[in-house]
Amino acid sequence: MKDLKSVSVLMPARFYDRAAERILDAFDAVLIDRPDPALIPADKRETITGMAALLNPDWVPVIEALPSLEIISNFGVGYHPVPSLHAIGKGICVTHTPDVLNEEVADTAIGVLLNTLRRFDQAGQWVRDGKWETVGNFTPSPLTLRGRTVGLFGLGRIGKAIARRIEGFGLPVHYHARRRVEDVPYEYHPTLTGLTEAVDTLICIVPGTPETRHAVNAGVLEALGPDGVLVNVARGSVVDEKALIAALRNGTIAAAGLDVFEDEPYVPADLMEMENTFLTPHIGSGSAHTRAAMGDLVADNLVSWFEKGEAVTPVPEAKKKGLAKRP
Ligand code: A2R
Repeated sequence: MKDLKSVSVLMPARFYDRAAERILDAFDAVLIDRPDPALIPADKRETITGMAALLNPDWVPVIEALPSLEIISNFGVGYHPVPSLHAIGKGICVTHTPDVLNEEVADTAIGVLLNTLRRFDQAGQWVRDGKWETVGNFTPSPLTLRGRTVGLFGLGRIGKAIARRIEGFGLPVHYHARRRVEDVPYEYHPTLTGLTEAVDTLICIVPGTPETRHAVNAGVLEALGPDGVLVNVARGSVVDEKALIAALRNGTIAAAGLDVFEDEPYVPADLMEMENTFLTPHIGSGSAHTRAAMGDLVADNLVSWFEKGEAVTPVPEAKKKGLAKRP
């Protein structure tokens, strides 16, 4: 078995606990504070063969500066198309962390949906502010989950976990994806507008790609209707934020629950000021339990690559290009 301590792996200095612990323990870990190629020690540039990161376009110059890089282990199931496809184009394997977060993100989607409808955060604040005692009962929420029809934009690993939960609430589920999914009892719509015309509640759970960018636009929101509720636990890029703000403001739709935003961690003041929004800071997979499982998978991909010569969970584009195994 290969002594992994001779393998140099680049990692952000502030990385997720479990992944950082395991990589520091197993490999010759090279830490950099930010994605700046100037920070890579000169004597490591040629020898770094692995990298762990939460990829975004800022990492492209770092990838460019590492001529021997073989694998990038990305933290998260979603992977930014720019650095990932750039790396794959150079023959580098890119991996991600699917499945281990399905149930957690599905739980988050339901939590965001219920909070958006029933205003639990505002009700909780009512208690903490002492208003229950001094002012009186909290106003009943104008919206409810009862009687709704839910549409899923995306019915992959996480989408199916959300759909099972919605079924448990006794509500009909519809979905849109590019292809019909076999063996599910949910109604398929070949277009997103067709889906939103048929439902009053839309949950986005597709990857952030050039094709899904601003897919939820003014027309889609219009089709969702005045009782409509939007939940986004996918990627901020999927929703046209300006169109959403206008739709929430003028009553085109009723409310929105957002865990992701176009320019994180910036959240438009308009969304923060509105009473009909529920906002969380990209915590879809954010429990210590699930983040540890994701961290283990980040480390497992690197260990398997250098010990057995194959990645555990390569992204589909890397697999398709024959990059799942070490040459
Ligand atoms: O379109 P299909 O048949 O490949 O179905 C996938 C759907 N999808 C799309 N639907 C409509 N238009 C598109 N351009 C499009 N691209 C993809 O999204 C499938 O139903 C779903 C993705 O499922 P999975 O690949 O299994 O992803 P998973 O693990 O459910 O995660 C979804 C996303 C992540 O990429 C993160 O951005 C976020 O959730 O956490």
